[in-house]
Amino acid sequence: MSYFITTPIYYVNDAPHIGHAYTTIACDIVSRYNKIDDDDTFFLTGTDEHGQKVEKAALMQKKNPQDFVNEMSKNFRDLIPFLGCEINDFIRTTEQRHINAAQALWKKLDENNQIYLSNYEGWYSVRDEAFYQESELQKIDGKFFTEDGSPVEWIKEESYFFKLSEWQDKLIEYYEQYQRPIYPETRYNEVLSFVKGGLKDLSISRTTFRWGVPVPNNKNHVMYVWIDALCNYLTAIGYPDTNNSNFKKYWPGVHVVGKDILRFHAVYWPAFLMAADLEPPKKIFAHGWWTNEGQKISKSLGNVIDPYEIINEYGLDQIRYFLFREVPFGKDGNFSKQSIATRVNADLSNTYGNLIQRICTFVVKNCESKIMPSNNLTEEDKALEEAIESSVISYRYNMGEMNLDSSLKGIMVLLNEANAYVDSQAPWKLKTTDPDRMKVVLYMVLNIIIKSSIMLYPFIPQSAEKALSYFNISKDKISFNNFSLLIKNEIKINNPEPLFPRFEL
Ligand code: ME8
Repeated sequence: MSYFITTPIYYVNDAPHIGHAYTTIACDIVSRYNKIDDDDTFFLTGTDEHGQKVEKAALMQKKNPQDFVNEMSKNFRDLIPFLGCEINDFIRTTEQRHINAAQALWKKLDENNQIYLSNYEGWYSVRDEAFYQESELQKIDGKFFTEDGSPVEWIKEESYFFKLSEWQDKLIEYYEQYQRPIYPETRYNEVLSFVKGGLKDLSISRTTFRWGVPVPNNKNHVMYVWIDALCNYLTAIGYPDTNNSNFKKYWPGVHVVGKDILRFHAVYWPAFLMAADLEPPKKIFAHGWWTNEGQKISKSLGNVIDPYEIINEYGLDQIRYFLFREVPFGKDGNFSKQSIATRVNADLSNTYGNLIQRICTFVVKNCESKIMPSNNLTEEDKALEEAIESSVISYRYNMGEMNLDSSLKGIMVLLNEANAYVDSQAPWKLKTTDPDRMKVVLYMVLNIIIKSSIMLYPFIPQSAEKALSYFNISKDKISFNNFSLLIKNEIKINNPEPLFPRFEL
């Protein structure tokens, strides 16, 4: 199977922060999961470099927009390996391949009679790069603001429009046909009621600034930054050449976005695609919003969380784990240092790391560093084996649904069972009373540790790889295909090093 997963492309008006890192890591987790499931996976991220917001940011710094975006895009590009993410492509909307694709999409929409020239008059938020109805705004001290507090300005200019109003029924059909492609369900319901409420034609070009993709055949207009930006998902797989092997293999894709930009992805984007005779997205996942110690993350509040700082302080896998264990994917979350330390200590240091440490050290010391598989299982062992099987099944279901927190919770439940089993079986006592039974017990626990490490791998790749190396399982063997084979033969064990030192609370 092939699988195409994308992050939003991030605006380069400012430096990346923890919110951007969150979405990129989420996609890396799903991409790694699919890769170890032997799916042919393509993971795309990149930067959104046109539009008024970026142009204004360049002007503020007295820089030429192209030089400015080159510099700023690099910050997003450089962050990716630091987050432990393995991408397949990084797209920039100022690249020629993208300008060609965006103009080709425009021409196709035009050919299909989906675009007309008229005048736009209404509210626009540069911060959101979005048009608003007055009914969506609030008035504070005589000025209008969006619900999230973004200022808006009244604009009046000639504009091309996309006939969005004609796509209401087709969009509803798409949502039904693709069996609710929008996750989570609450967001799906919001989108559905928005579409059912009626759609207005969408302004898709601007004339009052120049920093955008030129509209084909009319030099006075640049494309509205959102039609330009959304098209990146097509550019990266070779659009407009829809016969190339990547396009055939990977389209349609799965888009992961924050809830702030769901409407663009779940309403405008499928409408653009269908209007250009292309298939709409396979799935759209909208995750929630992170706050910092209860407050909205914003530059003006001075509480932006720098991914470099937080990862240097707590460790990469610790942060990757925390972000996806702490908050159900789709819900809002609160970032607090206290919660990171508590979560990492409880799950990664105590439940996972400690179990590996004590079992490996014990096997190295008492069993000549190796354990043979055994069929000589008691009823209790068999029940534990069943628990392992069902834990793997529900993990795989949850990963497919992007229930990332539930996937992690399930692994921790299994590891807790393993810890309780070690305590009740007490292999250190069996050493003298029944050494054969001791080996069966250790084998059972190793089975859980190895399988849990593979399930944890997409989330905490460096630590899981290290843990598996204690059992002489190399990275290329991390797969669900040979999952059971890994514990079919003698398991040789190396002396472990502590994986997750505890944080002082
Ligand atoms: O919207 N919590 O770019 P953007 C969680 N260029 N996620 C957050 C977050 C937070 N506090 N802050 C940001 C754009 N994000 C457009 C996208 S796509 C064709 C064009 C994440 O730089 C989240 O994924 O404003 C959100 O949707 C995205 O960054 C917005 O990034």
